[in-house]
Amino acid sequence: MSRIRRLAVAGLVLVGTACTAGDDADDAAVLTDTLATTTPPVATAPPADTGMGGMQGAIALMAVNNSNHTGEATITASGNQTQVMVQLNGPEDRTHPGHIHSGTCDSPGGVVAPLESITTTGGTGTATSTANVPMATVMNGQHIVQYHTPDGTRVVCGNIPGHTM
Ligand SMILES: [Cu+2]
Repeated sequence: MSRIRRLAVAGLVLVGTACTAGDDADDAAVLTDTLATTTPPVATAPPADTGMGGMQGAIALMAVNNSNHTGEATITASGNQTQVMVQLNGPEDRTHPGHIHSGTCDSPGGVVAPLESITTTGGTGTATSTANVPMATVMNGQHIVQYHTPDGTRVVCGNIPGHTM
């Protein structure tokens, strides 16, 4: 009796939004309202009666610091939580910690929710996480998906597009 309705919402895929190189400290940046000056594309409005329940969106994860890593995250509402499916592509066989952070790829804030680590083997790896944060929160235009090297350096980042309720 699943009531999950997956609406693949066109317009949620961000392409070509390069993350500029910068400092990698997860706690370096501070979330400020002034960061929201570049508004991501607004998705097609969901059915009004279900709120975010039927929303799903794919987000391109772009290399940071010339990491030669890429990826894609697909986020889906799951009650008051958010399911995050990630494929990470990278040349080294190793484990990558991941998080939802506040902020933007240009100016990341602190960790909002941990994601399952991804071990890349033969160039790729996947993980599905349940983040204990509502979809409506992660889609407020001030959240990002990031994966890191084992020592914390960012390898990929994707801005989660904002959604107008
Ligand atoms: Cu992180």
